[in-house]
Amino acid sequence: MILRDAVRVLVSNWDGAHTVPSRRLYPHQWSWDSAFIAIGNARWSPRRARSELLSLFGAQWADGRVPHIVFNPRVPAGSYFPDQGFWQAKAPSGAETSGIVQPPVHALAAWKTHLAEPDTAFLRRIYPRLVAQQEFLRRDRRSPEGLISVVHPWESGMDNSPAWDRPLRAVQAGGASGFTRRDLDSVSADERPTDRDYAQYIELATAYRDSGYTDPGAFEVEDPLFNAAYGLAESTLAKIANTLGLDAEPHEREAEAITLAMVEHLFDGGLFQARDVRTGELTDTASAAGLTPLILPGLPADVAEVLIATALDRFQIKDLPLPSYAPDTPEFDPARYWRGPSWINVSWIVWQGLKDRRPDLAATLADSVLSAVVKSGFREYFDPYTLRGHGCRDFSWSAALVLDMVA
Ligand code: 9YW
Repeated sequence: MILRDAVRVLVSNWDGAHTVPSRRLYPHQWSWDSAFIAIGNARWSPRRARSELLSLFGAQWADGRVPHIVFNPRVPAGSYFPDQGFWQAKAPSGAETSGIVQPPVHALAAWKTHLAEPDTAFLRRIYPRLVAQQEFLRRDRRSPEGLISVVHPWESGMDNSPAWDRPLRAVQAGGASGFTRRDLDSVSADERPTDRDYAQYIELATAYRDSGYTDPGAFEVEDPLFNAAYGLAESTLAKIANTLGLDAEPHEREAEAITLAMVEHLFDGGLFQARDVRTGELTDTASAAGLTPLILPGLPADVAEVLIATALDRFQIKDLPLPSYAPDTPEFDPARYWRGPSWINVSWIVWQGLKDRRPDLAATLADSVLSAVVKSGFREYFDPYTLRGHGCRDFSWSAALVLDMVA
């Protein structure tokens, strides 16, 4: 029943070559959504999974960046804010896109798609594009510590996480006004970022756009989830390179180097923290992003053990679908977007990281996620305690990742 419903959501959000995250709220193609969606589609239609990824990478820029939104020209401009008129960016393919990126979880999606239905022609097409995606990050976003930075909260995928409260203090939002949010047309304001958050997002995005998408601007942070995704991408590219008879060693070395740099610079107080590149300070927060390095195959066992203890103690993963922010903090809000609710993609990443290390806990976490969906449907996010659904309905990655978890 749940599986049939999950497929129904993915089918109704399919747009011919890719899947929208949500018909009303997010009517275009989003980068990391497409990776998660491909992981779910691989379970029942590997052809759709390949199409999802190839259509996204069809809008890759010449510098290798994979934009976080690819706009659908058939959807009226203005249905989503900020739209193509704001970003003013075009891929070589002619597709209108945004100019920022999202966590690079796509190599994993490509590999899982291949495992579901081996297809070396697909791997051969996508591999150079995945490599270029990583090269962009290394070239444009690498700090002297060897870590990758994001230059906008939207790039982290966890837009209004309390982890960004402090770094955002450096952002003056005086100039950004006169825009109309469209998200509040379909979701209640107390479940979304605030107007002040939006003013800062627009300020930052405008400055980055006006620099020709080159100058990082006022916000530059090393996020543990983004770096974990980057490191996992290198380990996965090593597997893909091996399958294609190419040299896997540079990927293995890079995966090892980023894992070490993360442990050295971001691991503190029982979990991984984000680091503000401007000040050099760790954010000293309690985002579930800090647990996601569990997905790194080369994470030292003692570090993984500490993370698991934190997941049990502060995030209560024996009883709750992973909250996006630790409930024992004053910032925790069980209904507001990335400030506490459970999101299935972050739960899925941690589940994936627990599968080999603690299969018992992985199974418990999967059960909690399933309970949320059984109670409230494929909502965008959930109150971790009551499992009440929030945000949009029929959200694609919720459906896709449940398909993968129960398969
Ligand atoms: C927005 C599409 C995107 C996700 C992000 C999530 C949200 C867009 O939706 O951002 O308008 O707020 O934060 O992670 O990719 O699902």
